[in-house]
Amino acid sequence: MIYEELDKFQDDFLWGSASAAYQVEGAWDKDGKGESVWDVYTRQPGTTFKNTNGNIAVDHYNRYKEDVALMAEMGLKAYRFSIAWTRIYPNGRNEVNEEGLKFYENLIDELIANNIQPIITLYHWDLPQHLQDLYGGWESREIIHDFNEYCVTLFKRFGNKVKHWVSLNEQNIFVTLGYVTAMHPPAVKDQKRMLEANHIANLANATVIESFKKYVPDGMIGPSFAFGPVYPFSCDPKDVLSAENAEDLNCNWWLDVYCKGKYPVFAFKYYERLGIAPTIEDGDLELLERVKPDFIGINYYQTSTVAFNPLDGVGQSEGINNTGKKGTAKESGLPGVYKNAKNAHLETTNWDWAIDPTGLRIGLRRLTSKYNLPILITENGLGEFDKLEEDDTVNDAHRIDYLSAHIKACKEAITDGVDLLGYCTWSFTDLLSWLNGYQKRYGFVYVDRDENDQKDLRRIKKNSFYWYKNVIRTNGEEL
Ligand code: BGP
Repeated sequence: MIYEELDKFQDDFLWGSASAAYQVEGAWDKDGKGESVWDVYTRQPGTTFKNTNGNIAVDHYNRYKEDVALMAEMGLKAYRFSIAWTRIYPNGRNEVNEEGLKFYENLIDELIANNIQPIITLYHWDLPQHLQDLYGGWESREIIHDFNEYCVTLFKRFGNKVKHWVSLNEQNIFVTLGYVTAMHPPAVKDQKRMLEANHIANLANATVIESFKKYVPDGMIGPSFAFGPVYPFSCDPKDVLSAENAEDLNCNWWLDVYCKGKYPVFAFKYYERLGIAPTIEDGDLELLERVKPDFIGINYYQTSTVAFNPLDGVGQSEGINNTGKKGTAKESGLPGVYKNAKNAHLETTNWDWAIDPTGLRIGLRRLTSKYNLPILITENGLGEFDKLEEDDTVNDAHRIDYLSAHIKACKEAITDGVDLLGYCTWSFTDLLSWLNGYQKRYGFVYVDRDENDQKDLRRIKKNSFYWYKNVIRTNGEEL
């Protein structure tokens, strides 16, 4: 539909911004914190861009007051951050570390004092290393209990102050990169193990959502899914079928479980024929069907376009673009299922991510048609090179254009009938990108550091800072 006039954002729309503990905090061993799998993984040379790690990151642990003051100056309504499990339970279980709880309590209080609603992510990939060593982390059902204990500790402590919670961040990414492409810890390449770990993560997700309803009955919780809606490369039915395959394996495989408690039929049959379908025990499906999230969180960066791929066609790519050299991402596919294709209608970033605001509207509509739940955009943003000028300005017009077009797409989706609770940009300050170092910047606030030198970690407002401030002030009327 093309509208002459668009609906307005609701008055309590959550204009937010997001981060994750490992990517901003630093202080990796301070105040009793235990080691996470990322602390350990990044010590192995060659795992990340220029061997960057989050030991210091952007030092948010020590500078959170300064960062919150900048959020307040901007007028931010919500800040999504993750809690590091290893600050609360250094070993992942048993002993609670009060100092860790205190850090997050201080952060939450500081946000609330500045009229910013905290949105807590319970798990943003920094699994306690001890649990990885003890029982293989997500590959053991023991994690369901330990994750639930950790979450309940947080629900009890912060449930009266924090009303929006995210359970797992991008389960689809952490299991795929952890167990298929071997780019994240534990760096395994085994599809069967991925599907087993993923099923256990589904059960853990449902378990904590069920606990949440008991401890925080007036709150809302949902997972954050890395959502890349799929397009067929052409109207050739073979391409269209390939797109259906990809949508089923890459999106519905998670979303149907979260929202309907069921695995999609074709994808499950496909894995069964390969002999790698996940082991389903008595009671699993009952749990998944019984528990529903209050909203769907989505992290939206791009769509994917796919084409027909014969049985002897393209396989999984070995090369991602983590350097920012445009055009270096390698072709990738699943033989007999689909292969990724370049969409000639879309520009890409320097990291080869397609820029597609209309894809966001399409995605929001697909989710609403299929699941009819409220949606919270928990991440959207542009990772690019930014230049700090001599007069301490950063002209990031490219980011303003990107965000403006995506917010307009949200407005169109709302006009279509999508129930959108809020929009969090990725990210507030610049931060560490897991595999891409510090040069791929996302923030409204520039942080003066790079891969080679932590410099003074000074905060400098980019032009987009002032632009988003005005978006919030006008409740999305001036983009
Ligand atoms: C999402 C993650 C974030 C963040 C973002 C940008 O997948 O939830 O943690 O990193 O992507 O990705 P990247 O840093 O790879 O550019």
